[in-house]
Amino acid sequence: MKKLLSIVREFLPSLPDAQVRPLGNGLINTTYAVAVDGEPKYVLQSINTAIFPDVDGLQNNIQAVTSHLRDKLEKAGETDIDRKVLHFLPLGGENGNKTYYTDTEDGKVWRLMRFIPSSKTLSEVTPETARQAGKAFGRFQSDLADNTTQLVEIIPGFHDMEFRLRQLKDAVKADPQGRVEGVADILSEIDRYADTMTEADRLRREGKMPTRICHCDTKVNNMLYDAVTGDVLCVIDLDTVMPSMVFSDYGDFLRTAACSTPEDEPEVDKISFRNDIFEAFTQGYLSSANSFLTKEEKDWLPFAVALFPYMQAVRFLTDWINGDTYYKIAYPTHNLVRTKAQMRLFEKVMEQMPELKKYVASLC
Ligand code: GN1
Ligand code: MG
Repeated sequence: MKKLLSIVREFLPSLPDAQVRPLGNGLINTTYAVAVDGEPKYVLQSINTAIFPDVDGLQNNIQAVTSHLRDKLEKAGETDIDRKVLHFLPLGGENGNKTYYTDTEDGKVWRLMRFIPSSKTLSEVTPETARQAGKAFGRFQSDLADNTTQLVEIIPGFHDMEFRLRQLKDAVKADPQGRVEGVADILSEIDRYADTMTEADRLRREGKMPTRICHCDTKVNNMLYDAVTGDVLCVIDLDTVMPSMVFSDYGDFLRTAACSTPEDEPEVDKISFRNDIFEAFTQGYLSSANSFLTKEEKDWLPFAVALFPYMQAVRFLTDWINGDTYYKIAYPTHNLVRTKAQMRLFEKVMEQMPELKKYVASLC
């Protein structure tokens, strides 16, 4: 890890010795914890530039969001700001203004942020932690509602279902690995719901559904909790913060948090949708978002609970057919296993849709 330490020193030229170790399990970037005297102090990350080629745009988005959130916290008299919003270090010491480093030897791009001490991510949530997460994501959206800095749509069409289905169609047509024949059943199941699942995209195109700044990757391990009290601290992984339909953040959190298993569960019969988590998260989310959402946006929340497993299945399946070029995989059939798990969750959600609608309506 000597090389990694020299990259850290591009940001912190006078850093003494430090230990660099792998951290987390993101599917896109590669992340390390940097410890000084055994204490984690920084997080070093190599940015996947195949997915985020516009690194300037990416870091500018993040800078705009973090400074906006920081201002809000300051104005609210928050005393623990450094644990409540991410802070990226400038290159070459405090006077620099660029927050990433390009290694001229291999072209890799790196960034460094402060480690948030005494924090943890949850692999499993309880109704109480889900309620808190809902409140925090609702607040994240409402805090950013008055941001005036223009953000770039860092991955165009990111949560656009019509676009994701077109990508799947292109993959099926090309079939570079000869994998299409083996997934005919899943493809026809996806096709069966394509019209229903693209309804919100049509509304957006007709101007009937607003776009707002969203996090766009609210899976459960992108929220930090206090290691001692268990309270929500901070929303992390801001790469995909961009304008989107507001239900993105609501639906995508429930995709991981209200699923009884990890998103890549191989035994699909173990997969169920947790109503207790759904109800608690919805209560929390609406407690901070109810006042700024339109009636239309609230009406579409239950739809998003089904949309996100469906969209994720389409994305994993596209990657499986393309030969695993997008997501990191841990074993050869990983993307196929993930696809099947997401489809099963989608079916479970669809079975409960009338109850989900009733519940959301009862809180609005
Ligand atoms: C990716 O950043 P990470 O690994 O948490 C992906 C998300 C998916 C998620 C599925 C930029 O998230 O959209 O929902 O995997 N991020 C990108 O686990 O594609
Ligand atoms: Mg991410």
